[in-house]
Parts: sequence; C-alpha cells; structure tokens
Amino acid sequence: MKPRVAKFYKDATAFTCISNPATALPIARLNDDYCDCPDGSDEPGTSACAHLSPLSPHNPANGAGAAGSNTTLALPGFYCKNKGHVPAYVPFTSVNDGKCDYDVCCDGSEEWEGVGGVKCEDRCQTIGKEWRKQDEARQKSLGTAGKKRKELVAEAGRLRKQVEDRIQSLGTEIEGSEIKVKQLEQEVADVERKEKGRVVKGSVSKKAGKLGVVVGLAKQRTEELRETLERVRGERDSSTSRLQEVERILSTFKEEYNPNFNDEGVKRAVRAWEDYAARDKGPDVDAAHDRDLDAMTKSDKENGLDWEEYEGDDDDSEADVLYAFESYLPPSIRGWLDQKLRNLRSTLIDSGILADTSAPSSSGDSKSVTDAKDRLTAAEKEVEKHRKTLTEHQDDLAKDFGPDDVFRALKDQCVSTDAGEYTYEVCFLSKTTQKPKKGGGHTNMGNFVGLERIVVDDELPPNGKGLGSGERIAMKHENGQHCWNGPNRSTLVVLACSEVNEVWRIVEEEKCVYRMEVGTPAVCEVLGGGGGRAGMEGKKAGGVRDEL
Ligand code: MAN
Repeated sequence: MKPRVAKFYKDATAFTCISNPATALPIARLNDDYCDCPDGSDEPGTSACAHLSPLSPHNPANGAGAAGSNTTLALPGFYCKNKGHVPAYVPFTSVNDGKCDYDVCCDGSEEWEGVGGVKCEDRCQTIGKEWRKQDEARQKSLGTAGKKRKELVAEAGRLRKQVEDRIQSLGTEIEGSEIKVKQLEQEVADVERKEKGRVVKGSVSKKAGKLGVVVGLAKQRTEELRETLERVRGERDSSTSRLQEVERILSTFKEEYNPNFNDEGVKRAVRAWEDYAARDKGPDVDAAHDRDLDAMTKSDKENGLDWEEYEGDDDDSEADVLYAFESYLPPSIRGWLDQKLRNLRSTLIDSGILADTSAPSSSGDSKSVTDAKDRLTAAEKEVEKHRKTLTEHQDDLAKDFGPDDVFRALKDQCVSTDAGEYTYEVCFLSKTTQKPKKGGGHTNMGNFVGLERIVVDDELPPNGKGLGSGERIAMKHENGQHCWNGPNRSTLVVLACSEVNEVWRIVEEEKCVYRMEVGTPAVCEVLGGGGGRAGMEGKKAGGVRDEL
C-alpha cells in the first residue's frame, strides 16, 4: 500500500470509506470482493469496484482522500509494491483476471487469488535491472539533450542580441538619413532658386553678382551708344551751320552779281542756286526732335535707370530685370540691343556662366535641379528602407519563439523522414512539405502560424522516441496547398524532448490534415521535463505510474 493512502487502512476493527467518511464498515468487509464504498476504497486489493470511473491520471489530488465524486474511485488502481523495481498501480480490471501483468506489476501481486490456477512469480529483480539499465541510458540521453538545449538557448540569446543591436544601429542610421534628407531638401530648394535665373559670379567687379556681368556689359554698351549719338549730333550741328553759311554766301552772290557781264559760268551758277533754293529743303531740325535727342543722351540715372541697383543685386528678380530693362531704352535702339543681348546670352550659356533654360530635362528641370532631386529621392528611399527593416526587426523581437526564445536558434532548420510514398519535411518556424519519393512537385502542407500548448496522452515507446503524456509544445502550420475536394493542407507538429532534431511519426489524421511528432532538444526541461525521453513521466502500456 502506498504510504500516502496506507493511513486509511490502519484501524484493525473498522474501515471508513476514504471519500465518504459517513460510511463506516466492519473490517471484515475490507477486500471481501464486494464493493461497499461509493469510491471503491473498501476494495483496494480486488476488482470488485473496477466498474467505477477510474481516477483521472492527471489529477492525483483526487487520490488522497479528497472529497470527490462518490462514483469515482478513491485509488488509481491496485498498488503493486514491485520491490526491486518501481512501484506502480495496475488497473482494478486487471486484478485477479488470471493474467500476469508484469509490465506494470512485476511482482505478480495483482493475481493473489490464483484465478484458474495462475501463479505469477516475482520478476522484479530481472525486470528492475533491465529497466535501470535503460533508465540510465535515458538519463544520459536526457542530460545530453538538456545540454544541447542550453546551447540552443545561448545561440538564441546571441541572435536576439544581434536583432536588438541592429535595432539600435538602425535608429541612429535613420536619424542620420533624416538629417541628410532635410539637407537635400534644402539643397533642392536652393538649386531651384538659383536655376531660375542662374548667372554664376563673374570677375568683372567685386559687386558683380549673377546678373552683374550682363548688367555691366549692357551699361557699357549704352554708354558707347550715348557717346556715339552725341558725337554724331555734334557733327550734324556743325554740318548744318556750315551749310547755312554756304547758302547765305550763295544767296548774297545771287543778289549782288552783275548780270551785264555776260559771263556764262556765273549765269549757270546763279541758275543752279535758284533751282536748289526752289527745291524742298527737307525736314527742319526742329526743337522737338532736339529735345528727344537731349533726353536720349542724358545719363541713364537721369533717365531713371540706375545700373548700380542691379549690378550688386543677386536675387531672383534679376532675370526679370535682365529681360525688362530694354523697355527703359528708346525704341530706336531697342531692336539693336535686343539682338546684342541674345548673342551675349548664347556666349554666356556656351561658357557655362548662364544656365541653359531653353533645353530642360524631361521633367522640365535643369540638370543640376534633376541631380539634386535624384540625390534627395535616393536619401528618402534609404530612410524608407531603414524604417522598413526597423519594423521587421521590432516585429521579430515581439514574435513568440517559445520558452527562452529557443526556437530562434532553430528557425529554418529542416528535418525529414520517409513515410509511404513521400518524404515529409518540417522546417522550424517556417513550413511543412510533402515530397514524392518518385520525384515530382513538392506539396506545401502548411506555413507556420504560431506555437501552442497541447495535452497529449500517448504511450511512450521503449526507445523513448515518442510524445509520452502531458503538456507539449506544438507548432501550427496552416494554409498549405489546397487539397482536391478538401481543405487547404495543414499540419500540427507536436514536439517532445530528444537528443537530436528528428521526425518520429507522421499521420494524416483526416484528408490533408497532418500531425507530425518531432523530437528536438529545444523542448527538453520545458513544461516539467518536456519530451518523450523524459523517461519517468511517460506512460507505460496498460499501467498507471507510481508517481500519480
Ligand atoms: C496527395 C497527398 C495526400 C493527400 C491527397 C489528397 O496525394 O497530399 O496526403 O491525402 O493528395 O488528394
């Protein structure tokens, strides 16, 4: 009798049902092969109460006399001491059934009645020795698997740190790129402003700005024109006064000559003069015309055009001024000057001083504006790229990689096994695949969507390569290739502790719904021992382990 419940059977005269203390029985009714107690506690050594619901193997608390349902057995089964091996409970249904249940009850004590003449010898020495040998190997394997898990956890930590470091450096890079974008935005604005009427600084004068060169040249040319006009006007005035003097002489000559001297030469001269004097004299140099000339030859400043105002000016309005200043000039020289300015502009463009706005790029911008905009776009793209990477890294940190982040170290590692016509593969935290052995296309059996915890209740095979029972970590895979006349393929990969990553079993539970059992060191020592090779906590065929 297990010590924990033995106290209920100490009284030599009477027995009280464990879960129903109100029911007391004379000691003779203990193990009399008749089920008196509602919890079956009066028949710990017979199968008389085997019809009652068995004690839940996952709720051992019920077994120690707690007031539970009165139709549930107070004990998990018949207690086999198994001296020389590990104690265990055998289900009541196996007690005195004429068969030796050595896999659970190695001492054969459950067949105490010798039904049908059965006699079960005690084999615990041999079975226990073999079990201890196997257990030693299991413990060794568990030790190795545990060590491997520690290595995986360390690797996962290193990988996590890498992501954290990258997030930090991305932060700095983004800040830097944002500053660069701001600078380039400013640069584009500057270049655009300059390009509107760009005239690169010349060497004409220290004040000469972008338009200074043109303005200086224009000023020089108007000065030359003014001087020429004044000179021509002076020459005109002098010629006019000489002409007037000659006319006066000839007029006097005509009046004073003596017609009685029959001099043919003099007479011809007088007739020619009379003809000349009778002809239209042409336009008189009138005062209005002279006033025009006076105005024209005044200094530009007196005419309201102050060149200095433009020589030093460097702002955007210069270009407008350049093309508008002709209107300040008298119409008579405007055409001439216009042609000169056109020639000058071409010369300045050819020598790279003036921007060629007549040949814009496809966007309508000049080359320098396009270049600056390209640099800005490249910098903006860089910031965008960094921000995207940052988000990806932050999402990665927030993802569930299992206890201690351990699956981070296994991500994308694949293991496979052959089963039937296919090779089945699982790539950790990625997907499951079915590959025909004869060749042909691979079938996606689902993409990883997340981890979950499930309770399993499997028999642990002797080699330990199985899930056993208890809570296990599982990887869910959904939305694989569509199944003809069925759902999209999906796979649940249930994990248990193992020394190496390996696929133990693959089942198609329903059409295109798969379940894989996979061993990995990643889950060892997790969830109270973790995996199939956790040894003691696995369930053995037909038995209920002692620790319940
Ligand atoms: C393939 C495999 C099977 C699946 C059928 C459904 O043969 O993917 O696992 O059951 O398709 O048609």
